[in-house]
Amino acid sequence: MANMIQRVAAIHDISGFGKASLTVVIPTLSSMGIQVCPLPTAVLSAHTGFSNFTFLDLTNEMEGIIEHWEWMRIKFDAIYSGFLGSAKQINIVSRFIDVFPCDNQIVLVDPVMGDDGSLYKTMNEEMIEGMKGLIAKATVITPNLTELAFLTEGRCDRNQFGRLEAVKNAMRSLSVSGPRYIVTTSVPVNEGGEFSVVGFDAQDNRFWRVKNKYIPVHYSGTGDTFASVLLGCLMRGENFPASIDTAVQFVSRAIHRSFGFNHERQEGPAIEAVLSTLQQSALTYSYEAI
Ligand code: PXL
Repeated sequence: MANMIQRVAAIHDISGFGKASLTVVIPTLSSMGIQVCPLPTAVLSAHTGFSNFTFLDLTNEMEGIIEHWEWMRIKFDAIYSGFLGSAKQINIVSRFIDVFPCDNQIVLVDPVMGDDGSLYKTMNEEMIEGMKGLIAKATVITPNLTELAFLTEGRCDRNQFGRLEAVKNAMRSLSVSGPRYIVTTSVPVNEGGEFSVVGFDAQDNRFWRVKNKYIPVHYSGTGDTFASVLLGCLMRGENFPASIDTAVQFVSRAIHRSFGFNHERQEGPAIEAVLSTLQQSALTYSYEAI
């Protein structure tokens, strides 16, 4: 029997302060009418952009939670993973996908590994290899340009990857390993700092692009916000480029809502102020076939 409300298993950490991971994933998907079942990977006092945060690793607890969910025979319409703290956690997510199959299930893996040309301090070679294996089991992946480079070349050449043809080739090569939808964020459009999101649907061999207006600011948690809205749109049956477009528009709306106030950047964008706009699809779209 189908679930009364669509349900997603969300495998992310929870940071008490600052918008990232579960504190973004839960309100965003709930606002879209989707039930979120969190499988927390770690508890932090605040996300890693703040100094002196506390960190409690929950790897061992995860196994028990998964066993209980298996025993309850819970059916998940989607599985969604984000920042993972160790190779062991990557293996746990991989096993989770094997253990909880469901008809028409969407598996979104956000291969959180780095940004702006370099890897996060928590990453190592074993985890990059593990992530390559994990994305092969996904339906949708959402690397940024840096992560795309590490997943395809093992190193980052930002200049080369800034070129659209190189980005498209890298995305095509990744799709061979498994994921149907590849969505690359932070792809430069021009020298002026304008960015875009590029999507590839390997099943119908079409590329899409949604451009982002330039805002001279970087907020934490925007990757998690983007991927959550994208997943929610796909789960409610929107087409692929429209889903990307809605997610880009939502992130942009949240950032504009915050930027005008000039508050503490690390807190992340004020998504709460604009969550109600997720109840409908976007009114206009700007996606282009490329
Ligand atoms: O948004 C990615 C993310 C997830 N989890 C933690 C983080 C961040 C980004 O800073 O610190 C703990």
